[in-house]
Amino acid sequence: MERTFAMIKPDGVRRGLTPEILARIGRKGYRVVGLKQMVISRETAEAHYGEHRERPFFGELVDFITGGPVVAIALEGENAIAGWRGMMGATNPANAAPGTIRADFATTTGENVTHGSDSPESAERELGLFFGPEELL
Ligand code: IDP
Repeated sequence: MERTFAMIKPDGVRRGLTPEILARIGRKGYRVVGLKQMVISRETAEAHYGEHRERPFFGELVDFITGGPVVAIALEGENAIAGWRGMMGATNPANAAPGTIRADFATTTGENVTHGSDSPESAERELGLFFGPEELL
């Protein structure tokens, strides 16, 4: 059993995709053990995307992710880390497999609707950044 951090990014929330994405998570069979709609502070955004600090798109990425409400989700299930990333599809929607969230709902690499932790270490770090222990049920 694994836990992972999933997020519906501001473009997904703004476009009303939250119910569709939660439905996909439910149909897949992952348990939602934490869920909240929130606006991310710049400090949290910079910590969350710290590995991209030196990349040319970092400022744009922080502006985007703090620019409107997101839905932060803690998911639990067998192989949830790789499984959720599989449901999201490749970072660039042009390379995402048909039927994945990014293929179905996104056109640009910058605004690609969802986030998912890429390893057990990232999942633990990101869940800790977004949820207090009392918020994970
Ligand atoms: P991931 O979200 O599929 O794990 P990462 O490479 O970790 O992809 O990048 C994190 C996020 O940064 C992406 O989801 C996307 O929103 C943004 N990003 C990545 N590469 C670019 C780029 O070349 N231009 C603009 N934004 C980017």
